[in-house]
Order: sequence, then C-alpha cells, then structure tokens
Amino acid sequence: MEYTVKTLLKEVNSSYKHPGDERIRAISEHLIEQMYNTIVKFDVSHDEMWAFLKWMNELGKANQAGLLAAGLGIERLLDILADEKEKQKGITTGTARAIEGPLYVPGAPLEKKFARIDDGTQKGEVLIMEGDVFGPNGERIPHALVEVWLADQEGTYSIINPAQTPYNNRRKIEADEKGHYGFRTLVPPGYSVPKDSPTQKVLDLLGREGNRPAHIHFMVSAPGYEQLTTQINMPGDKYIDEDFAFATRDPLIVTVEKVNDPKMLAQYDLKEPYAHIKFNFTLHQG
Ligand code: MBD
Ligand code: FE
Repeated sequence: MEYTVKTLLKEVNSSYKHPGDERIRAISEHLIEQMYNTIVKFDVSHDEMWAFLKWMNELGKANQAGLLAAGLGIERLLDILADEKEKQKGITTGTARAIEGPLYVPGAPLEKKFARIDDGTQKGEVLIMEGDVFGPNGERIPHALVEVWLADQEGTYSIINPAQTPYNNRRKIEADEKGHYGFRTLVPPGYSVPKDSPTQKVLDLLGREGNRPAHIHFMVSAPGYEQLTTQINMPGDKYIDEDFAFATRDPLIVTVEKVNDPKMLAQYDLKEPYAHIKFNFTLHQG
C-alpha cells in the first residue's frame, strides 16, 4: 500500500513532457502529495470523492471560489504574511491592511473629492464618511485615489447582484489637492453567505456560520506609494468577533458619530440625523 501510493505519487509528479512553470509545478507536487495523504489517512471512499468533485463544480458555477477562500482564512493568511514581511523591513506604521474579499470589481466610476455613491433607491441611515490620505512622513497626498465598495441595505453588492443598479455603492473618489476625500451612502448592514449555496453547504457540514460584520472596503493608491487594500468595521456589530472571513482588525473599527446639528443637516440637504465617520488613510512608500 505504502509503496504503491508512493510510486503513483512519484509517477504523477514526474510525468512532465514540457518545461511548464517551475513554481506551479513545485506547488502542485506538494498539494498532490497532501491530497493523497489526506485520502489515505481518512480512507476516503469513491462516493465521497465524487460528492466532493460535484461540490467543487457547483462552487465554480456559483462563482464562490473566492468566497470559500475568504471563509477558510486564506485571504487573512496572505495578509498576516504581508504584515510579517513589512515588519521585517521595519515598517510598522500606516493604516492596517484587510482582505479584499471576493466582491471587488474594477471599473467603478471616477468622481472628484466627494460623491454620493448609493443610487437613492433604498431607505436607511445616511452615512457621510470622509478623511485625508497621508504618506508615511505625515505628508498629505494630493489627488490620491480612494476606491470604495460596500453592500446595500440588503447586504448584497452591485454587479455581483445584477438586481442592483450597476456600480451602486462602488466608486473611485479622487481626493482633492489636500488629500481630502468624502462620500455619502447608507450605513451598511453585515453580509451573510447566500443560503442554498455551495459555500453555505460546507459551512453547515462544519457547523459554522457565514456572517460578516458590517464593513466598507477600500483600495487607496497614489503614484509613488504602495496600494493599500483595507476595510473599516462598524463598531458594535454582533458579528464583529465572529467574522466568517477572520478579517476584523481593531485599528479598523471606526467611531461613528450621530449628527443632528441642523446646520450640518442642511449642508447635506438632510432632514434626519445622519452617521458620520472620519477616517484617515496612511500609505507606505512604493
Ligand atoms: C464580503 O462582503 C466580503 O467582504 C468577504 C470577504 C466575503 C464575503 C462577502
Ligand atoms: Fe464585503
């Protein structure tokens, strides 16, 4: 048994006819070995293997490979490793990174300085978020690009959910000459993995839940600086310490201020109190 598995592994991991890609080969060889070991260790049956393969195809058809990766902590792992590399280079300042998640799409409309980014079709608590973009030496970064994306009041994202208007709650905001950016939307709820989905199926089998606390995603960039991918978390969410994607980070839990000063309301043409978040981003040198 031991001998035949080893022989098969050797054969598979040396069945090369063309140069291929060295790194992919090395990773693939390692993965195949670990898969074989797992199958042997758990005496996996033919039926179990076919159930798994069918589920993999469902996962792909549902476009949920990225969702599963987040749920298995793989995106968080890459962030931990990136943090570690920075620490070794002596970089310990700057805004904490957080996972991109599977729901980013490129191509969001570009706006200058301040934009309303929800499409106005839903009711909810208005949120004004603003702040400044800085470099590592405290310098303001004029015209830094702040790309933002977040869920609507139902907890879904535009494009991914084609029922929403395209690019609802997705924008590139070019900061002004002082690095100031701002936007208006609605305070987002959390996110839950879709019921009856392949990802939820595996979470059920693990006895896990698929909830993310309320959050807003950002990619912040400027020439000469390293792009920052991060999120902010709304404080007090009941899932803040039970994020399905393991991505809550203390420095990214913001303070939300309730504004009901009539002068401030008038400035945004609002009649109801709104939520306000001030959050600055600090980038590393590129
Ligand atoms: C999300 O909104 C998200 O940010 C992640 C990481 C996974 C699923 C939904
Ligand atoms: Fe998200």
